[in-house]
Amino acid sequence: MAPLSRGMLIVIEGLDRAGKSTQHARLCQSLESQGRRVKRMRFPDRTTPIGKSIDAYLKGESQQEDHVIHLLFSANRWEAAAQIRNAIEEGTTVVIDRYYYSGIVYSAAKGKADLSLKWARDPEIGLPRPDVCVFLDIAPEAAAKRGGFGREKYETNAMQKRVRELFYELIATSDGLDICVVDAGRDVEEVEKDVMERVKDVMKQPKMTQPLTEIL
Ligand code: 2DT
Ligand code: MG
Repeated sequence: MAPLSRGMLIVIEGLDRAGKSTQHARLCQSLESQGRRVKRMRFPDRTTPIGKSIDAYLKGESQQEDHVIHLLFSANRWEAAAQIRNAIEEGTTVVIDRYYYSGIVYSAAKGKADLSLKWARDPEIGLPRPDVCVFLDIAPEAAAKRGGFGREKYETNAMQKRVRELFYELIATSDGLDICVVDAGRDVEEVEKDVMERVKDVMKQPKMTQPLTEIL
């Protein structure tokens, strides 16, 4: 592959147990084996003070009002935004496990009239805009066969089902928010091959010769 002047911003998204962590690790390794510098990130980043409050909330150790926790998730991205931009500018490709897409859909999936997709998206405006978001799509029933839920806040069948519907709503928006869908209900290797193909397609796009943009 031709060298890029800047790094790429790649996001892996999906429901719980869609295989995000596995595909994230494999994609990072492949990119590195092709000679690219790679920075691995994930959101929420539970290591910062904001991330620690999010972690406590997800584990049920603390309560948060729904708008407040939404804004904390967003703040957790904002505190990393400069780091992402700097890495990309110096030619490092940043691969993130979950980003603002999860941020929007998980909050909106709570079904509060005053917490719509639009309300949820507004605080994300201005964050680094991904070159591509690979949505690992899996039916909640197929995901369920991969093992039981953990004990965290959003790990319920009803929530997963609603999250998937809302991901489809996001994809149907005007520009699809840079999302491409990969069927994650298959063998790990098949999924990995598709993910890499999507990433390679984006590498060829004219936007890769331009500076990274912002979420509008
Ligand atoms: P992990 O299981 O990937 O650690 O995620 N979430 C995530 C939100 O509600 N808002 C966000 O902005 C992000 C990034 C998805 C923990 C849970 O946090 C949810 C699952
Ligand atoms: Mg989880």
